[in-house]
Amino acid sequence: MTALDDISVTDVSTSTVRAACAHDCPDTCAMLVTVEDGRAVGVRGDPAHPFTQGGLCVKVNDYQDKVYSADRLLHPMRRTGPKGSGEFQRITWDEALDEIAGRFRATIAEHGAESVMPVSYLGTQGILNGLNVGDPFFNALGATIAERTYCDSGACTAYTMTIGATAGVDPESLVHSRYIIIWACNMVSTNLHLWPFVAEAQRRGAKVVVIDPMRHRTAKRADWHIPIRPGTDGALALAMMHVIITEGLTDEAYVRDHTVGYAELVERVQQHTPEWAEGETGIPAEDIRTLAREYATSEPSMIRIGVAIERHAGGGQTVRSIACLPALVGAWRKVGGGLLQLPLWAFPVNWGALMHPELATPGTRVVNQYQLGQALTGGMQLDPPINALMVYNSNPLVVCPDQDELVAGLSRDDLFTVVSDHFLTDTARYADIVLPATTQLEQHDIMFSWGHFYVSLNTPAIAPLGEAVSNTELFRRLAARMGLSDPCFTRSDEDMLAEAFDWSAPAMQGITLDSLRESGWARLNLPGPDEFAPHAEGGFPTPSGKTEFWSSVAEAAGNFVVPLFRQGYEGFQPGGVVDPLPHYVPPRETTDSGYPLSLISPKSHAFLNSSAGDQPRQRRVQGEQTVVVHPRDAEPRGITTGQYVQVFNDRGRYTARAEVSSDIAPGVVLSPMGAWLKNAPGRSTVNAVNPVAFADLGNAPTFSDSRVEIAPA
Ligand SMILES: Nc1nc2c(c(=O)[nH]1)N[C@H]1C(S)=C(S)[C@@H](COP(=O)(O)OP(=O)(O)OC[C@H]3O[C@@H](n4cnc5c(=O)[nH]c(N)nc54)[C@H](O)[C@@H]3O)O[C@H]1N2
Ligand SMILES: Nc1nc2c(c(=O)[nH]1)N[C@H]1C(S)=C(S)[C@@H](COP(=O)(O)OP(=O)(O)OC[C@H]3O[C@@H](n4cnc5c(=O)[nH]c(N)nc54)[C@H](O)[C@@H]3O)O[C@H]1N2
Ligand code: SF4
Ligand SMILES: [Mo]
Repeated sequence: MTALDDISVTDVSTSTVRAACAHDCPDTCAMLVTVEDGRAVGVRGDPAHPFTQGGLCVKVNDYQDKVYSADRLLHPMRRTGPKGSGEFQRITWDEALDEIAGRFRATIAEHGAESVMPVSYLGTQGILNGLNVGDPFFNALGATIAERTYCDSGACTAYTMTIGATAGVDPESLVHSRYIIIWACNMVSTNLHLWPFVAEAQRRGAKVVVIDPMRHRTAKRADWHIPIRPGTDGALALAMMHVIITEGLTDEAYVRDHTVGYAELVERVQQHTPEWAEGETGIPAEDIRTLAREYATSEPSMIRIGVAIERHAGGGQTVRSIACLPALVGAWRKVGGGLLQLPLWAFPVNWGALMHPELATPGTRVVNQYQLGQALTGGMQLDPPINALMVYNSNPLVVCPDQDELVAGLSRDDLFTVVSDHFLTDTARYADIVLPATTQLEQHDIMFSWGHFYVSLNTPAIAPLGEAVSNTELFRRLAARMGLSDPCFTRSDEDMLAEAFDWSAPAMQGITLDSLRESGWARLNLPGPDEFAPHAEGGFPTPSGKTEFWSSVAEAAGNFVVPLFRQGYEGFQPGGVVDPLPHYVPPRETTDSGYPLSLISPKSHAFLNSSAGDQPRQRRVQGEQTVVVHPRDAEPRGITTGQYVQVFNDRGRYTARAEVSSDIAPGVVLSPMGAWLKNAPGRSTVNAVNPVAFADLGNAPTFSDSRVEIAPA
């Protein structure tokens, strides 16, 4: 008999705690955590949750192993070796806070508060510990405002310009769709829990179409995969409108009653024939006609756009065009018809209470995190330069483009860098002070979702490990040490939970913190998925109340970043002039750059951005940094599967293992993002070659607008 068998089950106190996955993922799964004697021994999806349906993905179904990993950061540390070496020594929280406050004060006194810059994103998506947790602190300091437009910012600008900040379609109502276009979204990897609803629609007879340069896991389950050249989706959408209009397939009554700018749109799309679009997209004109006809005549038809749809020079205008399609054919009339982008618009999150924009000094400098490398090296000629950096909820060395520049910036001896994380990430290796953060099992939080209509409460299952603290506690400590006196800096987590939502909003009726403590999660107070058709009678939250083919917002405001993505809420940001009608912006990088291959870098199947990128099980599933190459491109270069190749352009290079496959479109190569530099052969990954240029709207990134060459290593 082993020692374990000696333990009688009755000696062990077992309980189940209701939690919610914290990852930046549309699924926001309801988790049940099994706790034995104060230790989490397993996690599973809540079988009662209509979206989670009892399953967690490969990234999270062993979450307890991540929590108890021997690599967890459990104490504050100070760097002892050169930047990047990963050599650190344990210090106390008092020492860490003293040093941070001392260095922040010194640089503020000498160079002004804008010499301090925060960098953060969605390491956790919780309303308390996520996107805005540090904003009040940095706003009160007067630090440089970090603009955070990594993800869906361009699509959000375009979407709100066209149909307003609407919840759109209930993802669960996709079972009612008759035609589903999955456009730039690898759902089976990135939005796994939506797939069963699509599969159910398919079982009921719906046709599922995937538009993607890659025949990926999702495309293989579709009825029709349409390979497209990266960054040319706008041409396809415009040509679809051309076919729908010239062949009389519009819903005339819907267009008349619920849209503005139809006459102008008709004129605009005249030139955008399927033959023209074939030249741009590589899709045969006849296929474009078939797609347009089928889309227009199947009722209801549905478009699911992925975040990747925006990652090129014309990403914003692409989403403008796509957002026009459902109104043109009257898809909104029926449950299961319309456009699915981010249902997060349905959640009355109390952003103002979280960000405390009023603490920011008007006119404070804004720097986009996407350009962090240049901001740190002097390429942006900032005055004052950034001398103190605080990174939390993010791993910029992996997720930002211009990786070599960022390595150079983070290596600056005169830069004081603080990183709070669960692990010693690639970025944390460059920190002067590293701080340990709690995981979702150790902290309170409350979650919205960008993939379904359920609010969830995350109750801590276990006590914090070591000296790890939640982000809310981190900023309480920092604020106290910096002598900040606004009452928001002494709010408890309980206070913040109470402030997280506008509980009196219609969508929150019947939901209270107490009810969530019982149930763990609740559906927003909206019609059920079998009834939800919010725009059957129009009613779009635009200035006209209609779908705006001719966008009055674009006309009045020009280009802007929606407030969600900019720390220090300042309302819509006026920018460059924008044509109010959708139009085509071709990819910025062409073969003229001297680099023949178009590179895309979507998500890894087993990592969540770079999170889990260093965990043994997920690394086994994902493998190392790869590049997928079409045989037609591999052969002339003498590249075979398994071989190491160099992927390069003028911006940089990385080494990857080649996978020769006809699943990728010819002329395109694909390297998933998320691998850690420290595990990569050349200590660099795909973002070493990606550009810092923005897309046309919302300062969106252009990860799919990148040209490279490859050669055997
Ligand atoms: N497994 C896993 N799931 C995740 C994440 C993760 O890292 N890993 N990250 C989460 C986050 S933050 C996000 S934003 C979402 C994103 O999830 P998705 O929206 O699915 O985004 P990606 O996986 O980046 O890209 C989706 C697809 O777009 C294709 N693509 C790239 N460029 C173009 C283009 O120009 N046109 C077309 N038509 N297709 C293109 C790619 O080949 C890829 O198959 O996933 C979330 N879920
Ligand atoms: N080439 C390429 N680059 C991309 C993309 C792409 O598709 N291609 N996608 C872009 C997109 S869509 C996104 S959303 C961004 C994602 O960019 P990030 O949000 O920076 O994603 P992660 O790399 O996962 O970094 C999150 C970090 O936060 C840490 N963390 C998690 N929880 C906590 C916590 O509670 N407290 C603290 N202090 N830290 C915590 C995690 O351990 C992890 O190191 O990447 C962008 N970059
Ligand atoms: S990462 Fe996404 S799919 Fe996986 S458990 Fe979390 S919410 Fe669910
Ligand atoms: Mo994202």
